[in-house]
Amino acid sequence: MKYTKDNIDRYYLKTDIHIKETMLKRSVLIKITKLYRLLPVILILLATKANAQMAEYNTGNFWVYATQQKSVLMDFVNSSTGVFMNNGTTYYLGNYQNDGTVGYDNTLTVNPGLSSFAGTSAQTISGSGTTTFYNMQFSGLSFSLQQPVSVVNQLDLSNGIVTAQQTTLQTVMNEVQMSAGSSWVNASSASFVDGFVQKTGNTAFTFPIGNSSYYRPLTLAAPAQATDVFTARYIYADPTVGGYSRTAKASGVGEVSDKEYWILQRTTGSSSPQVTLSWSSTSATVPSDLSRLQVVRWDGSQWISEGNASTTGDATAGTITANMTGYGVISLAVKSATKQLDVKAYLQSLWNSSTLKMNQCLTDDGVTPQFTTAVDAVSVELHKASDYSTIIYTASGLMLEPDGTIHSSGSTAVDIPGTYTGNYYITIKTRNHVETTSASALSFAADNISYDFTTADSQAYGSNQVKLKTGVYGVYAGDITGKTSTQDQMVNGRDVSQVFSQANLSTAGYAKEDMNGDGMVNGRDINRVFSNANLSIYAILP
Ligand SMILES: [Ca+2]
Ligand SMILES: [Ca+2]
Repeated sequence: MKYTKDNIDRYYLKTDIHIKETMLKRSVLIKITKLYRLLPVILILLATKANAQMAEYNTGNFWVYATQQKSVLMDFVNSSTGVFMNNGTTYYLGNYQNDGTVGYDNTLTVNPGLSSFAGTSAQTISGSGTTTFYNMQFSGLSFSLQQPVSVVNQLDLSNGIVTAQQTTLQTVMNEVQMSAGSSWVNASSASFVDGFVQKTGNTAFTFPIGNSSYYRPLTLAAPAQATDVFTARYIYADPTVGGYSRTAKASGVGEVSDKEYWILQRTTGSSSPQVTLSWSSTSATVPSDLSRLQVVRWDGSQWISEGNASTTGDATAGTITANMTGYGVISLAVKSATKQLDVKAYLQSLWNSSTLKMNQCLTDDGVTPQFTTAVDAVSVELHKASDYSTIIYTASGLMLEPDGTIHSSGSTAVDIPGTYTGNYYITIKTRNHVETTSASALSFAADNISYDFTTADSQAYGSNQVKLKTGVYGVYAGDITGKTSTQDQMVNGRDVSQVFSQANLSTAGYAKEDMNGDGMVNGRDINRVFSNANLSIYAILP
């Protein structure tokens, strides 16, 4: 730093006044200790006289009293024997190196100290000592943090990014330590901590952190214990580059952000407060359907979901809060808009024991299939695990192919909205077969779910399937109607009568009474229904 003779002279004057004021105020004590306290000042004067660019040294006890202001115009060096107590206002305009003790008199209740880093060029904060500020302010250009600093009351991030020197992503070092009950003000994209911020206590806290010119705070709900300590930093980078592969993930984890992640460490304690993360225009794309968003955590070998307890905002900017099962490397992920359900089932009446596939339903010419490749159109329903009568989702107009696979139009599987992530029964419904559901409720946490009804009768709830051949099973035929002309989940006389009446009318074409799908309703169809009615076939449902 360059200083003119003019401002150095002013500094001498200020220091001189400071000493005189101090002597007047503290007459007896000062007289005893004045030489001791004058020593660093004398050294400073000598040093300054020798070279204006040299540092201001403190090797003994130095006090800035509550009503006083001190400006360190050059670099500040507090040696290993130095004790620098600031209860007034101290401005550091150069680099700061503390190898001793910098603190304040915590027995004072008025005007506790403000330590302000206000240089017009980059400042480093370093040394092997202990730095504790009551109030700390960053208002200069930029700061390189090379020793931990502790803030007891308030951190004012007026201006400049505080970049902590780090050796690894997760090693907590050179952190800003926020004492229990302390707070901060004025963090912004122009002023945040790029490194670890540590907080102690049982109150909620937002970590004023960022990286690469992006201010991306993380909010922690109140921990349980006053002694709980959490430490957090933010990294604007693809987590894969940091060693947390985005492709290593548990079932149910969506697309992990390739833009950013946070490291939140539970340094002391065992409580599990909620975490709130945010996104902005610099984040990975967030869908307008915020329910697809999730907080994810690296569990040491893969990403796992910490879920989505609540969200605010929209696709452009907002927050997501999650209940945490642990801490560490965390990020945002977006679940797929559509899940793929691969489900396979055979219909008894369309089964062809020669081809070992199903026949296609034909139109009234008895030749042309009703569907291009499918045998029939069916529905798949998701039913609530704890209450089967609640239908969670219905996919209708699905194509049932001769090999038993079922798919949405234009898809290779049944498309299910990605928001359905619970456990559901998978139910097959058709025009003229018995409602049949999966043996148990299946988890839809993953983006791909598959279920094959055909491999065993027990794949259906109540083992309610018919054997088509050894090891091949199908859905029972024959429930066409009921008392109120809708299917009643039973195969009985009403269904037989329905087919009989249409056979009498020689009904042709794609009709639900045409059980075998050959394009006409006749005695063969009556026999099929009659046979199952005789067996008292009915739907067995949870
Ligand atoms: Ca019926
Ligand atoms: Ca027929």
